Amino acid sequence: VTERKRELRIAMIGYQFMGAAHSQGWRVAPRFFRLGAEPVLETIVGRDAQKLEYAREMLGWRTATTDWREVVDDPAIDVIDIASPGWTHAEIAIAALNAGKHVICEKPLANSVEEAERMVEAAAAASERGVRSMVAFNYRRVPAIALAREMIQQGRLGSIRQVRALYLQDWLSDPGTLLSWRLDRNLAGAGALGDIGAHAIDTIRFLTSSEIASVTGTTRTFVHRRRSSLGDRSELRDVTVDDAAWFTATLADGLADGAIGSFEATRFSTGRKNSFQLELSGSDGALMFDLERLNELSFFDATLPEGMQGFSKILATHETHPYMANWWPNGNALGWEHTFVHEMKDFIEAIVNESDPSPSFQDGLATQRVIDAVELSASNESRRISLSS
Ligand code: SOE
Repeated sequence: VTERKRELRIAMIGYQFMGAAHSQGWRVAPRFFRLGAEPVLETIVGRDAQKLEYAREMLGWRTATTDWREVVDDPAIDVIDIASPGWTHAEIAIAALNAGKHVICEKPLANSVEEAERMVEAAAAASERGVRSMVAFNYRRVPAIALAREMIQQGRLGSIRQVRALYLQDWLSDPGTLLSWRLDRNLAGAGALGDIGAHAIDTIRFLTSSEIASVTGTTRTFVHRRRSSLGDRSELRDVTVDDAAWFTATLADGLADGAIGSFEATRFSTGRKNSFQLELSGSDGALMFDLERLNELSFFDATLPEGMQGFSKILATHETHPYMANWWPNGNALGWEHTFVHEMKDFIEAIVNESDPSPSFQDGLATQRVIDAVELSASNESRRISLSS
């Protein structure tokens, strides 16, 4: 007789874009990775009962409720997955951690540094009681990006002098695109900077183990008023966040100590749909990545004889690459959704192994502080702002 596998009962807040992505992660992770616990898609939570019921059925959840407090109070729930907009994160995460639930929370962690600090405090207290928390920066789980980190940590780039991280989208370049919650500062915290700039900041921290020590930034809103998908469509509403944010940075500690960085986050980069480009240049080599070709990692080995040098393309689908041993035979590519599968796998493993997963809420706070500093710089004629830890 085999012993019955431990179950982890999940309740997920949010049922739209991220809700669908997270559901896929929970469903698929245990089918490809041997995990010490089986996630059970117990309850899905959202405010619109009709849309929620449709999502429940489509995404494979057992039950649904319109009140998140119900699942936080439910002793049968082990994990709260927060896949709802930024303005909901702090209140739900803190209540859930205090109630002893493991929490995975979408990025950016919060809408302000103050909220993120309170969340970190709750996470630290919860961790003392064996309760785990993680912020869902899914790009850490792209195999090619995880491979890049391994290569950097092995010293393949030598000392890293320059980092570039560009997150380019174009879905707002049409002024006819409707205003959504992501364009309202009260709901989203920040615009391109908080939404996709946050990925750029987190990924550079992940790759280099370095901190961003100072920034100088410029933000711009190009289209100030839009028709709104929130309420009356004939009414024009103010856009209260940035459409694009650019900043330079200095890095400290870790493997890019003393490096300089340039970052761009924009929703106005005509023709770029979801292009997240990374380039790190070091004394012994360089790495390049673009999310629009996410199975590929380009590597330049400057230690080869000069006549043999050139960027080579590594197809990050080999069984020796991070996460890949559990997927298809070598060479068969993965996609964007697999980052969520890996995220849930790593989170479940941390719970089972009784260890704190990463990125932690502390990592989420570090990114939030950089966002805040860029905004401060941008509103002070791009003055350099130092981040003290
Ligand atoms: C929209 O800009 C968005 O969905 C981001 O919110 C995600 O974090 C990014 O992965 C893709 O683009």
